[in-house]
Amino acid sequence: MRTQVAIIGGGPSGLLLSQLLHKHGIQSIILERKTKDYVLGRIRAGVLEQGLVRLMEEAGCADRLHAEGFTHEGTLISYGKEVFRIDFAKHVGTPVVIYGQTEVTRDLYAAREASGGQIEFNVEDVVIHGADTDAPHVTYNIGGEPKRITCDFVAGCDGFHGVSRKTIPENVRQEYEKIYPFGWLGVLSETPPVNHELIYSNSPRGFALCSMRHAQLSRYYIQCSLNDDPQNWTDNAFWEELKRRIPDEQADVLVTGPSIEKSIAPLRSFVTEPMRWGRLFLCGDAAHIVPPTGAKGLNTAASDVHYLYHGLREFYERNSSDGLDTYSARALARVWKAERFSWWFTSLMHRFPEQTPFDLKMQMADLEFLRESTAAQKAMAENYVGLPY
Ligand code: RFL
Ligand code: PHB
Repeated sequence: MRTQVAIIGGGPSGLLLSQLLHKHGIQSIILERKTKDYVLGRIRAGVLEQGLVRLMEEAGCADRLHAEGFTHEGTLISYGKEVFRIDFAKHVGTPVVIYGQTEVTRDLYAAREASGGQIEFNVEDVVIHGADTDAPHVTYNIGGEPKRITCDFVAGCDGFHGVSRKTIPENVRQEYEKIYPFGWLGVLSETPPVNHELIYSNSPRGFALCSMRHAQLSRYYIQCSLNDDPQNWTDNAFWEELKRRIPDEQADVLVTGPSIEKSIAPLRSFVTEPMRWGRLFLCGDAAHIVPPTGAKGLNTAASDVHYLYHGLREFYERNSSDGLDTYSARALARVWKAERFSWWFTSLMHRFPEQTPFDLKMQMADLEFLRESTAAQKAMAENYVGLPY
């Protein structure tokens, strides 16, 4: 088979890139290791920046997002007995949209299928060949049958555990990593959200987050030990612990119910540089991971897609490789700022096992400054709604 862009990974990065390229007559084939149902079963992001909303519009996939997504113009932060609001509308005039990654992915799959997009599911043993030449190709197996795609470019959209990043030789790759000493235990439940906006809470018992997907679907998280197992948590134990960590006003009215999903995610900051090697371009979680505290993972994947999609268009439409040559530097410049924000917000909101009394005082002073300072709130809002691209 032959295509212009071979895309490894059928998560949101790969699907969005494929659909945007299709809108401009550029062909691609997506190779996905799992089934569509498996990809749609992963419960992940819920907060979309305007940049991603605009890309979904450009991809022709934003109708449901506009009809069903919730616009949020602020978020609550709580610590001790204090609760305050960061007003995105007042400080930066830009909201975020609450619409699940599952739904974004579902809409992108529907659009790719409606326009005859080629997606190969259940692929195994993907190998990228000749990425540092002008004629790369990709080999893989489906059901034991070997296959080969020749292409102009390879987009590595295969997440943190994919093969694309590891295709870049070790002596070319520089990796930066920070592992946090805790995880997030997340619960999805068919109950009305406890508050109309998200609540990020730093409590003496650890972090908690109240989020949502829609009026009858809530998403809650609590900081937990890395050795913990979701099986150790009955629904009742989860709700009781959540109530202890959020403001009384919300704990008193929290509607609980059976969980329909319960999982633990470790927290990690990770960046690999460069994000391009010859004709291979890394996009999204394949190149970088943020802890979920700032809701930046999917959104940073989207900004990579934006830079890559424009670079590829310049190549095919204007015969210029400028956009591709600057892809890595431009994507990384934004990635590092999202990394900084996610690291800072994670550090601010969690209780660390090794935290000294001095460290705790610093954390509380930082929170108090954020509560009192218009400048600090504006900086927080600017980062939370997403830096421009
Ligand atoms: P994905 O979603 O991991 O998709 C990669 C795809 O590649 C496939 N794959 C392969 N295919 C072929 N061959 C191989 N060898 C392959 N290896 C892997 C995989 O099966 C998969 O389908 O990466 P992508 O597309 O870059 O998207 C990134 C986002 O999924 C991720 O950044 C976000 O989910 C992070 N995230 C959040 N981001 C936000 O912007 N806002 C949020 O509110 C938010 N909340 C979260 C999150 C992530 C979480 N977890 C569990 C990590 C909350 C959580 C709990
Ligand atoms: C979510 O709803 O899953 C979510 C929201 C905000 C975050 C992280 C996750 O910061």
